[in-house]
Amino acid sequence: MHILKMNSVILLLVAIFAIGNCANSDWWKTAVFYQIYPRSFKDDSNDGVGDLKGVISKLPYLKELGITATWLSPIFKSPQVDQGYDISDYRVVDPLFGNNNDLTELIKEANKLGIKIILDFVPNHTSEEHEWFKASVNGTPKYLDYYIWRDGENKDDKKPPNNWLSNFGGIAWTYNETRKMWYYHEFAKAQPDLNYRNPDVVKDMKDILVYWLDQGVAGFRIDAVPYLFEDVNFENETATDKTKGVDPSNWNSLQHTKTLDLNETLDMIYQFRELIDEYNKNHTEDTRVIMTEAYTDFDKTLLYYGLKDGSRLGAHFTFNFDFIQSLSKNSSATDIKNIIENWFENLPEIYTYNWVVGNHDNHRIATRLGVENVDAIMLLQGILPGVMVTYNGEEIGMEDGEVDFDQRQDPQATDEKTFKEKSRDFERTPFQWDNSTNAGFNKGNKTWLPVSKNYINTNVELQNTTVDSHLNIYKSLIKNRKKISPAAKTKIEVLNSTVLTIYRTTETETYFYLYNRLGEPMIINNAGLNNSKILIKSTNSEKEVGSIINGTILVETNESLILHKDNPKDNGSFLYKTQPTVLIAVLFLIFVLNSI
Ligand SMILES: *[C@@H]1O[C@H](CO)[C@@H](O)[C@H](O)[C@H]1NC(C)=O
Ligand SMILES: *[C@@H]1O[C@H](CO)[C@@H](O)[C@H](O)[C@H]1NC(C)=O
Ligand SMILES: *[C@@H]1O[C@H](CO)[C@@H](O)[C@H](O)[C@H]1NC(C)=O
Ligand SMILES: *[C@@H]1O[C@H](CO)[C@@H](O)[C@H](O)[C@H]1NC(C)=O
Ligand SMILES: *[C@@H]1O[C@H](CO)[C@@H](O)[C@H](O)[C@H]1NC(C)=O
Ligand SMILES: *[C@@H]1O[C@H](CO)[C@@H](O)[C@H](O)[C@H]1NC(C)=O
Ligand SMILES: *[C@@H]1O[C@H](CO)[C@@H](O)[C@H](O)[C@H]1NC(C)=O
Ligand SMILES: *[C@@H]1O[C@H](CO)[C@@H](O)[C@H](O)[C@H]1NC(C)=O
Ligand SMILES: *[C@@H]1O[C@H](CO)[C@@H](O)[C@H](O)[C@H]1NC(C)=O
Ligand SMILES: *[C@@H]1O[C@H](CO)[C@@H](O)[C@H](O)[C@H]1NC(C)=O
Ligand SMILES: *[C@@H]1O[C@H](CO)[C@@H](O)[C@H](O)[C@H]1NC(C)=O
Ligand SMILES: CC(=O)N[C@H]1CO[C@H](CO)[C@@H](O)[C@@H]1O
Repeated sequence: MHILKMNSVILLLVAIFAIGNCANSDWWKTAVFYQIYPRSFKDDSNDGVGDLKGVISKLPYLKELGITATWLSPIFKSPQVDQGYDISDYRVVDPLFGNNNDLTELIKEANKLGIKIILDFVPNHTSEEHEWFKASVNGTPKYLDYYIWRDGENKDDKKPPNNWLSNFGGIAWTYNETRKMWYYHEFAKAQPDLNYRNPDVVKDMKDILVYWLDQGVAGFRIDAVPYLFEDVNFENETATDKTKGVDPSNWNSLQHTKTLDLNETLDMIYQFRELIDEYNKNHTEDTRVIMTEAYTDFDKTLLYYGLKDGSRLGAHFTFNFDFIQSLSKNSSATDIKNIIENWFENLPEIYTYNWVVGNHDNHRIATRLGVENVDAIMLLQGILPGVMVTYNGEEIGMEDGEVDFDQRQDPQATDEKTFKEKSRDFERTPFQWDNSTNAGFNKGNKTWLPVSKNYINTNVELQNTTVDSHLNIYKSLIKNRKKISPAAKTKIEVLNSTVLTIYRTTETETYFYLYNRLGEPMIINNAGLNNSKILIKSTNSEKEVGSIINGTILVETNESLILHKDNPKDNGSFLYKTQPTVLIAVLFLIFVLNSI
C-alpha cells in the first residue's frame, strides 16, 4: 500500500510536470507556419504596398485558419532593391511597412490570439546603404573587415579577384572607387556579403537576434544560409560538366564548392542555435525556434538540422523543399511515396519533419501542379507528421498572377528573354480577399504588382461561403490535424499503382489519406478502411463528408480524401484519450483513495 501511494504521488507530479512542460517546448513540432509576404498581403495605407497595419487587420482571418505561427518576409529598413532582402537597418521597420510600434502591436495582438510571430533574418548580406557598409567603404577601422573586400587579380583594378559568379547572374564582385577594392556579393551588387570571419560581425548579428527576441518574437526564419562563408583562399570555382549551352555568366555554369555550404557556415548556424537555446533557458515562455532556408542537396540539408548524433544542433528544422523541387505535373504516386520515405529513412529520429509546398521564390501549387491537385497536396502535407508550412494564398488555391515584363519588380529577372522563367513576381501578386477593386488588397488605384484577373473567382470572401472551397478544406484540415497524435505511426503505400495511401495510426484510431494521383478512377478494396468516416474531401470530390465507407471505395482521378476511424480494440486507450485536466483529476483521486 505504501509503495502504491508513493507511486501515485510520483505519477501525479510527473503528470503535472509533463503537462506543464509539453506545451512550452514542443509547440513547434506539429505547428502550421503561415508565410506572409507583407508587400502583397493587405495594404492598409492604400499606397500600393502591403503593410503591418494590414497584417494586424487580418489577424482574425489567421485565427480562423487555425495556424500556429506566421513568418513575415523582411519588413526592415531597406532601399528595396531586392524586395527587402537588402537590409540597411536590422532594428528598424521600413516606413513602407509602417514603424516599430506597428510591429510591437502586431506581436502583441497576434500573441493575444495565440498566434506567434516569426521574423525573417537575412544574415548573408546587408544593403549597400547599411551604415556598416558605408563605414567600410570609407575605411573606418572597426568596419574595414565587415565585408569581403579584395584586390583585383594580380592587383589589377580592372580584373575581379576570381571567377565567382552572382546568383543573380554575372560576376559576383563589384569595384568600389572610394575604397579602391572589390567587394563580394552573392546576390545583387547592392547586397554586399558580410564577413563572418570577423568576430565583431558575428557579435552584431547575434545581438540583433536577441534584440528581437526581447520584443516577443517566437523566432526566426533565416534566409539563404548556405552562402554565409566563402573559401578562405579565394580559389576559383570549377566549371560544371554540363556547361554546354550554359551562358558563362550564369551561376549554374560553375560548381560552388568554394562559396556554398562550407563547414564554417554550418558551424555558424549551430552557433545561432546555441544562442537561441541559451535564450530559451533564460526565459520561461514558449520555446523560440529557428528555421533555415537552404537550397542545397539532401545530405547537406540534413546537416542544417544538426549533426546526426545531436551533439550539435542547428535549425529546429530546415525547410524541406522536395514537394516544390521534386514534384512535377508528371510525378506518380510512387514518386511522392519515395520523396516522403527518403525523409523517413534518413532524418535522424531526434529531428522533426517539415513539409513546404510553396513560398515567395517558387510558382504557386495551382500553377505548378494544376488547380485540381491543390487540395490533395495540402491534405498530403497536413496528414504527414511534423511541421507544415503554407505560403499565403495557397489556402485559396491562388494561381500565379499575370505580370508583364514592363511591370517587373524582381531583380532576379532583368532580361526579357528569361523573364518568364526567372521572375518570382508571378507568385507575389496581391492577395485576393474579395471581388472589389484590387481584390480588397487596398482601396486605391495602384498596386505594386498587378492583381491577378482570377480574383473574381478565386478570393477569400467567396470561398468562405462555399462549402467545398479550398479555403474551407484548408480550415478543416488544420482543425482535424490538431487531433492527430504526434505519436501516431505513419505507413505509406500505393494501392492499384496510382492511389497514394497514408495511414496515421495509434492504438485507438486511424487516419487515412487517399489520393488518386493522375490515374483512372480506381476501386480500392481494403478491409482496413471498413467503417471509416469521410472527414475531409477535395473540392473535386462528389462524396459526402460524414459518410461511412466499407472496405470498398472508388477513388476518382485527382480526388483526395482523409478518412477517420476508431480502432475496434479499444484497450488501454483511456489515459491516451482523456483531457489533461481529467487525467490530473483521476490521478489525484487515486492519490486520495490511496491515502485513506
Ligand atoms: C581564376 O579565373 C579567372 C577568370 O576566369 C582567371 O583570370 C584566373 O587566371 C583564374 N585564376 C587561377 C588561379 O586559375
Ligand atoms: C562605393 O560605395 C559607396 C557606398 O555604397 C557608394 O556610395 C559609392 O557610390 C561607391 N562608389 C563607387 C564608385 O562604386
Ligand atoms: C567538413 O567537416 C566534415 C565533417 O566534420 C569533414 O569530414 C570534412 O573534412 C570537413 N571539410 C573541410 C574542407 O574541412
Ligand atoms: C542568459 O543569461 C546569462 C546570465 O544572466 C547571460 O549572461 C546571457 O547573456 C543570457 N543569454 C541570452 C542569450 O539571453
Ligand atoms: C511530363 O511528361 C511529358 C510527356 O511524357 C513530357 O513531355 C514532359 O517533359 C514531362 N514533364 C516533366 C516536368 O517531367
Ligand atoms: C462579388 O461578391 C459578392 C459577395 O460575395 C457577390 O454578391 C457578387 O455577386 C460578386 N460579384 C461578382 C461580379 O462576382
Ligand atoms: C486614383 O484615384 C484617385 C481618387 O479616386 C483619382 O483622383 C485619380 O485620378 C486616380 N488615378 C488614376 C491614375 O487612376
Ligand atoms: C467566414 O465565415 C464565418 C462564418 O460565416 C465568419 O464568421 C467569418 O468572419 C468569415 N471570414 C471571412 C474572412 O470572411
Ligand atoms: C485494385 O486492386 C484490387 C485488389 O486489391 C482489385 O480488386 C481491384 O480490381 C483493382 N482495381 C483496379 C481498377 O485495378
Ligand atoms: C460498399 O460501398 C460501395 C460504395 O458505396 C458500394 O457500392 C458497395 O455495395 C458496398 N459494399 C457492401 C458490401 O456494402
Ligand atoms: C465491415 O464491417 C462490418 C461490421 O461493421 C462487417 O459486417 C463487414 O463484413 C466488414 N466488411 C469488410 C470488407 O471487412
Ligand atoms: C533561394 C534564394 O535565393 N532565396 C533568397 C536568398 O537571398 C536572396 C537575397 O537576399 C533573395 O533574393 C532570395 O529570395
